[in-house]
Order: sequence, then C-alpha cells, then structure tokens
Amino acid sequence: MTLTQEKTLGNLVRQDFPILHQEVNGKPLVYLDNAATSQKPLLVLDTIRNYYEQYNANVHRGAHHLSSKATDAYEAARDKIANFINAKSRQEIVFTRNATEAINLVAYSWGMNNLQPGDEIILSVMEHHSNIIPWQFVAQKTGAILKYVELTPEETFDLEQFKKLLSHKTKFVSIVHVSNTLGCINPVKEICQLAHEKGAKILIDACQSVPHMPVDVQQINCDWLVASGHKMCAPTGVGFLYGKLENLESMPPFMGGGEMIADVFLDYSTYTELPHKFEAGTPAIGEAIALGAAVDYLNNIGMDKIYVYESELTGYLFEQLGKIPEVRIYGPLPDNKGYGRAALASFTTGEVHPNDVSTLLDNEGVAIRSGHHCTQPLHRILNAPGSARASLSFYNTSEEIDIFIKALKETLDFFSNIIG
Ligand code: C6P
Repeated sequence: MTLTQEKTLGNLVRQDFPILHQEVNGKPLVYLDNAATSQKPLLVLDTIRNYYEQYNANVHRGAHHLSSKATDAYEAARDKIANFINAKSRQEIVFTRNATEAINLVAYSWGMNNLQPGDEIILSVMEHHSNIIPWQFVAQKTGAILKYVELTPEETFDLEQFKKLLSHKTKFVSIVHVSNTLGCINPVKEICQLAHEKGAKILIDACQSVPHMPVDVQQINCDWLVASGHKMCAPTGVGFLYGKLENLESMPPFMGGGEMIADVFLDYSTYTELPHKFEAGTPAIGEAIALGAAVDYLNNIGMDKIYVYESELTGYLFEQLGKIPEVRIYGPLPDNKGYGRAALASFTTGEVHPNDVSTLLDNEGVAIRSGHHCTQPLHRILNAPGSARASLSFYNTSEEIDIFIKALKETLDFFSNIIG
C-alpha cells in the first residue's frame, strides 16, 4: 500500500518533536507507546517554559500584571478546548488533573447524589479501570447496580446487547469512545441517543479519541466527556471535563477550597459560577496554558488530516503484522484502507510473554507497552494474561513500522530457537 500523506505529515512534523531524535540502546528511538502518553512538540515546550520564565503567577487572585496575564492565558486555553470539541459554552469546560479525575468528579458529584438502590449503571467490559472503579465506589455507596456491555464475536461493542440491558432502571451510562486495548471506535452518537431515550445520563471517555480524530460533543450529544492533556501533546497534570451546562449547574462541588467559592462563613459557604465551582485550589496553570498550545498545534495540522494519516498508517501496521503467523491481534480489523479502528494494535505472540517481547524490542530502540493496559477485566475475557501494544501517532512513519516489524520478527525467531 502507498502512504500518500507520509511525506507531508509523519516526516514533516517530526522536527517539531525533539525527543524523537535520540538513540535508545544504540538504536534510533521508535516511539510506539502513544496511547500511554504522547510526545510534546516545541510549541508546547516553549509555551510552558515561557510561562515560567515570563509570567508565572497565580490565577484569578492578584490584580498585578503577571497574575492578570496568567489568568488571561489560562482562560484562553479553556476557550481553545471548548472550540476544539465544539462545546456550546466555555463554562462547560472544567480543568482537571487528567481524565481519571474528571470521571471521579462526575462519580462523586453526580453519581453519589443522584443514584439510589436498584438504579442501574451501564459500563462496558472494555472500559479502562478509570471508568470502572469510580462507578464501583458509587454502586457500593448508593446501592446502584453495575451492568456491563459485552463484546461481539469481532471484539467490538455489542450494541444489540446494550439495547437489551437498557431499561427504565438505567440511570447512568459510561462508555469509552475508542478502546485503548481493542482499538475499536464505538458508535457513541447512537449509544448516547439510546441512553437518552431511556432517560439515562451518559459520559463518554474520549481519552483515546480526542488526540486522534475530530470530536464534536454537540454532535455526539453526551452529557459529559473526559480527556487527558498528556495524550494530546500537552504536559501531564492537566486534563478536562466537558459537561452540558444544565448538568454541571445541577451538580454540587467535588472538592472544597480556594477558587471555588463566592462567600465563606464559619458555618457555611456559597460557591462561585461555572466552571470555577469545580476548580478548587491552585490549578496546573502552566500545564493548562500548554494544553491550549497543544490544541493550537493539533488544529494547525487539522484533526481530519491526522485521522486520515493515522488510518493509512494503521492499514500498513495491520498488513505487516498480519504476515507474522504467531501474532494474534485483539479487536476489529481495519478496512482495506486502514479505516474503522484506532491506530493501535494489542497483540499476543503464542508462547512468548508480552513483557519479553517489549523488553527485547526496547533493546532495538522500539518502545511499546506490555501488560494489561489498565483493562484487566477485558484481558480476562480475552483469555490473555496481558498483551503487547504498539500505538501510533501522526508523527510516526511507515519506516518506523518497518523497524518495529523487523525487531518483532527477530524477537520471535530468538524465542523460537530457545523454545525449540
Ligand atoms: N490509558 C494507556 O496506556 P489518565 O491516566 O487519567 O490520563 O487516563 C486514564 C485513561 C482513561 N481512559 C482510557 C481509554 C485510557 O486509555 C486511559 C489511559 C493509558 O492505555 C494509561 S493506562
């Protein structure tokens, strides 16, 4: 297959990512662990450095020059995120530490206060632990019952079974947009519509979709959506919660402290307007501003273009992995052009343990992840103790996939000689 956009994207943008230009174990680094965290372009690195060098100050507090400059940049980052996911209002964007904190915010603020014994929460078996454990807490505390959508034979979200699970008892649904293990792209618009028809609220975990494809919250029509900055070219320590205004307005604060109050008395307090009601304490200011720069960077390339390019790379990755008989990839196959699933492949290789695969690949400079990827229940269902996972970004190239495939073949040959 030909990678038509390769010269114009993967190779073109690599100069923006200093970290990619190094050797690991004497070999050029091939970074294929982008689902765990993405690398950061110069624009983001310069933005955070510039913040600390030029205008580091606390936000929303001081009347002095540096503080108002920091506040403006912090709030401008919020506007950028609102536009990026097409939120109706900037008040619908709450900065959090990461997607995990955003899910916990909804669990504690909405779940603990709105669910009752016998109410049903629907999740899917492919959820990341971050989208299971908070709901276990809620179920344990409120008496709500957890139900799980299972997999189709193609290892995708079973929409028909979801329809059967839905009932007047369903009060809340929380589903991942793109599975970090199976790579399937779930039909979130339809899932939201079905949930709403039953009067349920729905949260979408968009951690693995927002960095890789256009995401439009008004089109999806979800009640909440969460993402982590560090997976979308921004620093760690910052992520966001999108919530429809009426939902966020009805929710009590998650944490108490400075920034989120209107007036404090010794025996009670009143809270400030959205979104600050949910941003107690000094936020990750430089990181949030740098997240705004990451959004600028992604917008400058274009999310449509990123999705097309990564799909082409996916097609190539699957074509090459498909030639290795021992490799068993989890999740759906892409179509013949590489579309229809995310740019990652979780796989096992027969007798060879995924940790051994990733360790030997590291010797060749190739970084992939191995383990359960925080989807332990899913791995149990797949009957795999863990898997190896190569996950791509728009700064990867087909040459890097070739290096990965060559190193993987050599690794498997090495073990086949030992095992005999
Ligand atoms: N997945 C991976 O290697 P945090 O840790 O809050 O930034 O993201 C949590 C999270 C939630 N949902 C999905 C679908 C995710 O993929 C992740 C993070 C990483 O797959 C780290 S375990």
